[in-house]
Amino acid sequence: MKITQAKACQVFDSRGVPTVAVCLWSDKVYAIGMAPSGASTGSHEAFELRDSGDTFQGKGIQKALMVFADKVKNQLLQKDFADQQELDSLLQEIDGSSNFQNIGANTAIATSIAFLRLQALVQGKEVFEVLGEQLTINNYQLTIKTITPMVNVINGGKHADSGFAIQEVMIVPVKGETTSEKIAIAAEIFAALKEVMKEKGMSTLVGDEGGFAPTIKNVSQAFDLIQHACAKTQYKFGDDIKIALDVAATELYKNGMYLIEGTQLTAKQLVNFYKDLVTKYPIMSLEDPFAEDDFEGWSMLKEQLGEKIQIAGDDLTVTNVERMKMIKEKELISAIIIKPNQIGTISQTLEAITLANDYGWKTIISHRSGETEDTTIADLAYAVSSPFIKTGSMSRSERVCKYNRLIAIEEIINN
Ligand code: 2PG
Ligand code: MG
Repeated sequence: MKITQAKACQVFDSRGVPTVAVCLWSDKVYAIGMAPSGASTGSHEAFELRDSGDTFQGKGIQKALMVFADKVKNQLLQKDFADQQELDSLLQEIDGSSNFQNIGANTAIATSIAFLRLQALVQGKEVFEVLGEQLTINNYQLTIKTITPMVNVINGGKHADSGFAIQEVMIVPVKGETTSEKIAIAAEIFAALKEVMKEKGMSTLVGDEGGFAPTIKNVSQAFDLIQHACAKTQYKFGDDIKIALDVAATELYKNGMYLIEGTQLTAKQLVNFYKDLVTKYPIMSLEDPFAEDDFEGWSMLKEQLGEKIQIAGDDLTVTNVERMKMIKEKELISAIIIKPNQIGTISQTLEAITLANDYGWKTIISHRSGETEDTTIADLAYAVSSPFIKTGSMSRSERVCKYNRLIAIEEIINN
């Protein structure tokens, strides 16, 4: 496919922060890719190029736009690309570093997504089909499955200003045959949770990912609210609905200690904290329970809870195959968060997913806390038959649009 025109411009993410949009044309057909952005980013993630300085609290993207115009655009216009891999390799080549230090992973992922979407339009295919074909080229067997959403109903950490330490309290509908059914169940519980919170006189304002952001003392209180919400529906807390947490513990870690619920904990005490929660509540997955480089903490947890629950890396693994190989040797996790902008291109994301599957790690395709209306991750989740997706709560359109796209994909497939 030939790209006949290429432009980058500034758009805004769900926090009103500037982000890169890339628009690519093939004759009269065009497609847009937009970069999402994290708040609790891992230090091993690919580099996000921002302006620093005074405007937008240093988060402007004018430098990224200049880099696109100076270094990327002309190279895109000169080639006839056979597939996604060729485009993505070119982006890596233009950059020349291992983590998009020069052109920025925000520029790279916006370009990569725009190309993916353009291929779909030019070929008259769905985005998930193009992704599926890319995987088949790499000898990957596609099996369509139901995707379980992990729906973030209570926001804390860097995604809210309530002071609640844990970043994400998610409900996981075990019940429900199809993805659409599971999403509907989550929506029902989210609505019931709002009722419960209103009855208790709590604020039902939402945080960055659309979950409620009440002032609560501890995580047990969050679980109790969810339990009450379930009781208002036909779904059983524990049997039909389980819990997942993203602790985002890198954000809570300072001088070898974790600040949780007003108390400083050692790694050993934190393991006990989790063990206690797991005995009392139906927790099925813990994401980033320890800081990104605190391997000792991770290892203790894996040893003591690894048989009972899923342990997922995010800041730990950053969708980076080199980092994944190192973590595999240490046997720290059983699941992995996959975020395309952590690594910079769609092809590298697929590579990380393939490796995760080889390792027997469950994949959780994920949004970022700063999102746009782009729904590519829903197609990605379907294309790779990911067991899980997390894309926020059942409010705020930049979250719900991904769930809605999953529902649409199911309809398309069953048509
Ligand atoms: C996470 C993500 C998404 P952020 O930690 O998993 O929920 O948050 O995008 O802020 O890194
Ligand atoms: Mg996370």
